[in-house]
Amino acid sequence: MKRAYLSIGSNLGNKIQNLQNAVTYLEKDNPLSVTACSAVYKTPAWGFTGADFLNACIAIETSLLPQELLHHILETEKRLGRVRSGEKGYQPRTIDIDILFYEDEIIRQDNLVVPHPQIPNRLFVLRPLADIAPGKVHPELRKTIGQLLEECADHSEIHTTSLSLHTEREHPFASLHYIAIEGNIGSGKTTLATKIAEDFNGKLILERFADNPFLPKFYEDRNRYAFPLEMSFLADRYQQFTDDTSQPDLFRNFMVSDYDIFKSLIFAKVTLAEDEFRLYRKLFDLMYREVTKPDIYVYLYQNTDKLLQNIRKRGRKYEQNIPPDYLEEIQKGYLDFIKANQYNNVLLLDISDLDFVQNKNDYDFIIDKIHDFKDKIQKL
Ligand code: PH2
Ligand code: MG
Ligand code: MG
Repeated sequence: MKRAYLSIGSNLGNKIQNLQNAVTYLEKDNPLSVTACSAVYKTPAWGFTGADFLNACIAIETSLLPQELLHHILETEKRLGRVRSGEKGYQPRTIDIDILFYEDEIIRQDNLVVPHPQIPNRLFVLRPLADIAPGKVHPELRKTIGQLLEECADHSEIHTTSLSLHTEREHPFASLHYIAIEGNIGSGKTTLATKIAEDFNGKLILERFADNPFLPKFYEDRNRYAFPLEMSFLADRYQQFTDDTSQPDLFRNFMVSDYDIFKSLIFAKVTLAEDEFRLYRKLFDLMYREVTKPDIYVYLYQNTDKLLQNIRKRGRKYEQNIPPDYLEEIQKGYLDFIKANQYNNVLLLDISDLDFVQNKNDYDFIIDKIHDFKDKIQKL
């Protein structure tokens, strides 16, 4: 693996999106990972008259050789809408990606000169580069980036912005809108959804079910309380969902919930008598049409023994007498729903032998599975 530093800049179109796409596409399906990103700077066009740029520098690790890296960069620029006009001089561009350093190699070829000859003259390179590699020594000038920055004769007015770039490793779900985590009672939905939201800066949507006054009563007398219980779950979930998903949260990249509204129908089918279910279904269909559907629906499958064990462990009083048969009926309801699903967005994970709370490897395994699944469905 070789380490290289790249400068990225955009002064056309959605500039920050262009920079983020550059980071994302450089990594995608390539033997290359972005290991550090500088802050994002607003800089005046240097060397020509044009709109301000956003500039940043990134560190990469790659097994690509310099010419291969250059080829990959040119492809990435093209993919991001870069057109080279052939006119003399600098032109506005959606994206420009330059190789600053490739290890300490000195390369002088017709199409590639490394270190980039303009490094010492450009504040829009030195400032961001000093964020991620202040002590890096320029192999020809024998000075650190910090020194070059101090001595730089370019005094353009450049500004740090509050924008930031994310690497795939930090943010595997960047391109998703919404993930729903589902599973039977006691399968660990809430724990997993909460961890994912924390670790990947997602907006967390938790079912407010503990507040449902019919739930303890239902476990006492199923026939009497099933209908009001299911109706109040549906009304709550619908209201909460529309509230939580109507306002996009600018500071969070995606949403993750510990339920999907469809569970209402799955439970109702198990708990309601046939005629009641028909009435329920009419209302459900009306509401379901309106709600946000997940991009990925993760179903956490656990065997019944594990579920009972978890239910005992978390110790909610009214849950302690749930019979295994009921859990199996619910499980079957979910599996029937999954089989009938026509969106191909369900990831069924058997986690009976995993412990993602205590065991980091198990957690990472699940995250990788979701991540791979995301790549798979986004390619379809
Ligand atoms: N790139 C150039 C020429 N001028 N000016 C700014 N501010 N930022 C750049 O990335 C830039 C430039 C040639 O690639
Ligand atoms: Mg350039
Ligand atoms: Mg270039």
